[in-house]
Amino acid sequence: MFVDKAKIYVKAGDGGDGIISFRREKYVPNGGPAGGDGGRGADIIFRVDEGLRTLMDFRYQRHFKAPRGEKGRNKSQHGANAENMIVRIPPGTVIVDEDSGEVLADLTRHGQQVVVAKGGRGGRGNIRFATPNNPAPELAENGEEGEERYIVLELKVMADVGLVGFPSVGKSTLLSVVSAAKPKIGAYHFTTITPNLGVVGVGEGRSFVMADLPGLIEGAHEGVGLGHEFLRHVERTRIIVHVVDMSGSEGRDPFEDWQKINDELKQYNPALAERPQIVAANKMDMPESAENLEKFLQQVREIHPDIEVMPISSLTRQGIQELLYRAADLLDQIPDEPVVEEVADISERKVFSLDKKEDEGFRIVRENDTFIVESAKIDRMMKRMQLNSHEAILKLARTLRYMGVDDELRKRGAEEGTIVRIGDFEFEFVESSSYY
Ligand SMILES: Nc1nc2c(ncn2[C@@H]2O[C@H](COP(=O)(O)OP(=O)(O)OP(=O)(O)O)[C@@H](O)[C@H]2O)c(=O)[nH]1
Ligand SMILES: [Mg+2]
Repeated sequence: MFVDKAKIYVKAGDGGDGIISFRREKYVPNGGPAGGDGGRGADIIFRVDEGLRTLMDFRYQRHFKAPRGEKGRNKSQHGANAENMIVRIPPGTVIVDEDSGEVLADLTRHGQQVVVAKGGRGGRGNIRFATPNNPAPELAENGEEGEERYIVLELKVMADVGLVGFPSVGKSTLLSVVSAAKPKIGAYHFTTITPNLGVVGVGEGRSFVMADLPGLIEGAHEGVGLGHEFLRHVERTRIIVHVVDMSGSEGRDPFEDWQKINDELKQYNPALAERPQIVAANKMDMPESAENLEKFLQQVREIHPDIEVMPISSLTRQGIQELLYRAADLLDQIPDEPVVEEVADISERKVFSLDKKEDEGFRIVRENDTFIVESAKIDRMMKRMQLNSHEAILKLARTLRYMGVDDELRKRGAEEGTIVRIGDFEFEFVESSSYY
């Protein structure tokens, strides 16, 4: 089966926490700080592997959580960085950020890669907080959180030749006779519901990849009949083989069919109107086909004198070799550049950072006897600082006072002993004179 869309969740590794530790050497009673920094959390990297053809693996694994960095060690040693997590994806995968809809990357070549979630930095150990005034700080930072996001992966078939046309014109039959692929063939419309790929050999070592796509109908460019799903595969093919049923079965008119499909392609993406196209006039084994072809050629030439029309029958194999040679020649003439999407600059993407200057303010709300302080800045600080030492609490208290939180609390009626909640913590309001 061909799976071509997947939604997944990625969470890069958190940074390892920095630690508080002191040197305890023989004969050195008051050793200096020796708590090392935490290691970096693992990035999650998507890398193209040409051995993959589908997004099938993402059916079974939708969550990717990368390991966190190691905690800092004592004796001033850094915790180990976590090893990055590499996730393999097939060529032709477009990576979209689900929230913003931004295209993060469009990877087409083997080995190409992109970081989809950045690991957090390690927290600093207490050795980094030492100053002349505070030579033995009891302060350390938690590791930074790794980035997380929901991602939509979209595989666009990377084929050289795309077979397009109305349902039941014989696209799958054609692929089945020119390659080893075994697409389903049926006398009913929309037999094919996902693309099939086949490798077509044309002798002299030449070959190309052909994609049999689901049939298109009027309104496809607006999404009718899953049109969008199908059309986005066409976008990627280097040339189009437009299959038209010449037998005029079901009262269809080949010329009208041809125009309608071209119209859908153009409206979906104007670039598709410029894509080299060969018309495969199929089912030439049928009694009415010869006459219909005559008429078709006349009508087509009037508006498009240069278009190539190759009469074939997938049933009797008449004209098939000629069609394949023609397609191979055409492919030789056009550059082998994959058609890729515009990609957002992810180096500029916001990464959660403590240095953010925004949201400096705070808000105080009252819930019964409790005062609640809401502030993005303080939340960040509390997340980052390890609040398990007296010194860290003091540092937080100083920050609150400096930001004016104390004054505001006092103004709002807080007194000695009032409960103040910040994030997950509750404190007693203490007049600073008695606290410091
Ligand atoms: N007489 C004749 N019948 C053909 C030829 N090619 C295909 N058919 C028949 O046409 C019907 C549809 O063929 P498919 O290959 O499934 O058509 P399709 O274009 O892939 O159709 P969808 O997948 O529904 O879009 C089948 O019954 C085929 O046997 C041909 O060259 N001559
Ligand atoms: Mg088909």
